[in-house]
Amino acid sequence: MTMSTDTIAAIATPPGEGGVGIVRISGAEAFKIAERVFRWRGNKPLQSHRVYFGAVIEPATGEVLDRALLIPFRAPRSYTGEDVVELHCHGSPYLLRRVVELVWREGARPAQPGEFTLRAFLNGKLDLAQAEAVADLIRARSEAQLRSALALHEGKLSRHAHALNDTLLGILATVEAHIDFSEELGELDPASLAPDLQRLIEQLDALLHSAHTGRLLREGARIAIVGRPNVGKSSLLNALLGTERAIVTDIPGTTRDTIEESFQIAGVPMVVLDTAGLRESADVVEQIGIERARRAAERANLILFVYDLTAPDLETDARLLHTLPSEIPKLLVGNKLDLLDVPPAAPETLASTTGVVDTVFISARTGTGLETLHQAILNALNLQRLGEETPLLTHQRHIHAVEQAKQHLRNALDSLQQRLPPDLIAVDLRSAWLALGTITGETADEALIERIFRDFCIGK
Ligand SMILES: Nc1nc2c(ncn2[C@@H]2O[C@H](COP(=O)(O)OP(=O)(O)OP(=O)(O)O)[C@@H](O)[C@H]2O)c(=O)[nH]1
Ligand SMILES: [Mg+2]
Repeated sequence: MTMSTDTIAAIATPPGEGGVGIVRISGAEAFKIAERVFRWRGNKPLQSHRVYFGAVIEPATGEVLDRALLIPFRAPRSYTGEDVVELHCHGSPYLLRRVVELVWREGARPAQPGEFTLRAFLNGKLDLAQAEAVADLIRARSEAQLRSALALHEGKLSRHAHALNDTLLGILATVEAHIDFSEELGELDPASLAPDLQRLIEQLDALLHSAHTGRLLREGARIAIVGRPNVGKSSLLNALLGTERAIVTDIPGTTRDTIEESFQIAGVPMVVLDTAGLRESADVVEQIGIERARRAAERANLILFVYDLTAPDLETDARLLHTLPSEIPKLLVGNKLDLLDVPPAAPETLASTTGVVDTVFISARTGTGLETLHQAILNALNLQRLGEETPLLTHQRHIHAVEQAKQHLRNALDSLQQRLPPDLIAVDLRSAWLALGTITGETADEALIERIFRDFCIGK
């Protein structure tokens, strides 16, 4: 991809009023433009990585637009790898508009969305996955999203993908040697290469396993609270949120519409849904609510099936559990523990239902057992050990690249075991290498790069 060499400028801070607003200029003319629109004490040549206090001025008239700070960054020690100047003005949308238009008039052109980061990528300041992490960082809304964005930005996935591709290149080199020197080296021995290929496929599998967790982190896990009327579903919602969000009464059938709220457990974003109690009902409104409850359960990543420890009706509960999608993991939550004099017994009939992963006893009223429930939720969603060993795949693009690479490696392994000619094997290995290399951008084509940066906002 060829890079345009003109100087670009844009407002780098979000629209709206703020304490400060930043106009960023990048390119060969950045310093020259800055020297024309900014006046500072001494007016000596700008030195990199210093902060200058002065005034933004209209060069033609000398009119002062704002008192501001200026920070120059000489190439290559800047965000984009080019000469960069940042003007830190007061955060007025009108003022910033005037300043950036002044900079454009003096020789910069408006930056495209993501163009600063695109230049950083093209100058080797960061790779493609790290550039995507910049967008993730900006959008992070929870501790866990922030941590996974930082890990991606810091190159955790890039290094892993790079190491895997290095191993792959080693295997490819061996196979190609057998193409070029078939006489000297003899036939390719499957026994010597198959284990390496197999191990590589396993490593890609491990990465793909992390994708499930990665998606949950990015999108937030959906947790549906379901159960018979009056068992304490709304009380549990309130306890999880720490507020009196839902109406709680001792009248069965209190909740009719589905309530949806965001919260976090250990920094992991979650959406919890309180639903109408499941039962046969003649009430039209309640029927609709029950229908919605079922739909909420079907779209959830995890179902909390609440039952009342003081009024168990295991037969009805077992029947209800069976009507819920079997593939969605479920936690049994025995509620109203505070009313019990003796420790509760594990409900064997319910716990043996497919999809039930654990049972937790709580009191939504006193908060007993909530901490255990938090841990059980994280465990059921496989979120308890967040990307400790293998990095997390959080982007559909990365998942796709790994899936493709794995498929090509499988083909290569098949060909190897069937003793097909080495040039056929080499084709698959090369395709796998190309696929995996798109993660860091090592092997990405122009269209892909353009697509990625199009999603950025202006000024980034
Ligand atoms: N003692 C005790 N009472 C509870 C507990 N949780 C809920 N309750 C009571 O049980 C009754 C029903 O609670 P809700 O939270 O409204 O139950 P629900 O499952 O949402 O009921 P519906 O919306 O009708 O399906 C209320 O009187 C609550 O105060 C608990 O842990 N201990
Ligand atoms: Mg309720």
